[in-house]
Amino acid sequence: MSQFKQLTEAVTKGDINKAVAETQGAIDAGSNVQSIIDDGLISAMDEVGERFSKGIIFVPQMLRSAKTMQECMKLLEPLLKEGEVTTKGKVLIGTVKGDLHDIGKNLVSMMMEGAGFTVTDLGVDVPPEKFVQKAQEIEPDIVGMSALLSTTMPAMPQTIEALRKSGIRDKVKVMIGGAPVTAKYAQEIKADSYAPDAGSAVAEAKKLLGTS
Ligand code: B1M
Repeated sequence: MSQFKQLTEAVTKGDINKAVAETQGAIDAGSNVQSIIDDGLISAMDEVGERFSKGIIFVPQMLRSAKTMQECMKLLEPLLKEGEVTTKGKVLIGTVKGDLHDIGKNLVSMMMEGAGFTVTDLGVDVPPEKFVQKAQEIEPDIVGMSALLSTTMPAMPQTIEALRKSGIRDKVKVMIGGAPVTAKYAQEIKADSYAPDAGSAVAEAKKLLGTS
């Protein structure tokens, strides 16, 4: 059983005060930050997703749990930084058009920043044109897209096509991720890289830019 059972329960119930206190307690006890995120917080969101699928909870409760996780992440974010000064590369990231899920994307951004990348986050519901416009402006090394809904995954190839049409597809590496996304899908849509979680996203980014 996870050592973060109380934390997981508090996030699942959307009890912000308890979850924040549990997170602080785990930090003070010297727990590994990645384990707090993986075993305490993400496992809670998986449980929330299952309950939603079964019709036990509904969107308001899902939102409350998401807010609870975000409050806990505020305590953990500073601890994720590796304290590097030089930038490993520029990353432009966003959740694709039609999709409002941002917890995973934010986690990827934080981990990337923590590992020394400069991250520009376009937020959620980002249309292909916006990815293109910002990419033209800041000339990133990597364009990262997140999607949590099977219905919004097609916005990924649409964005890749928009990058191609604007002549910048060959100047950037495209990384994709999100719960329904797979390595096979990344291959199909000719993305350069896929990562199943935030830690692997950092490793993949380093690999893509030859800085690992
Ligand atoms: Co929604 N939702 N949701 N939701 N939600 C899911 C995704 C769902 C699986 C729940 C379920 O039915 N079991 C389901 C999708 C089914 C599908 O299409 N396959 C679903 C649904 C149906 C919906 C709505 C349609 C519900 C409705 O209104 N009827 C609606 C859609 C709204 C929209 O986007 N247009 C909706 C709404 C919401 C809330 C707003 C209430 C809330 C989001 C709040 C927010 O993000 N600010 C919400 C939540 C919280 C969830 C669940 C419970 C949790 C998602 C999450 O934050 N996980 C989710 C169930 C689940 O995933 N277990 C669910 C934790 C997060 C850390 O993981 O995002 O996977 P994840 O990110 C990981 C990896 O995927 C990876 O790294 C991250 C960290 O390790 N990763 C990348 C992510 N992006 C990456 C990018 C990369 C690389 C790796 O490179 C660039």
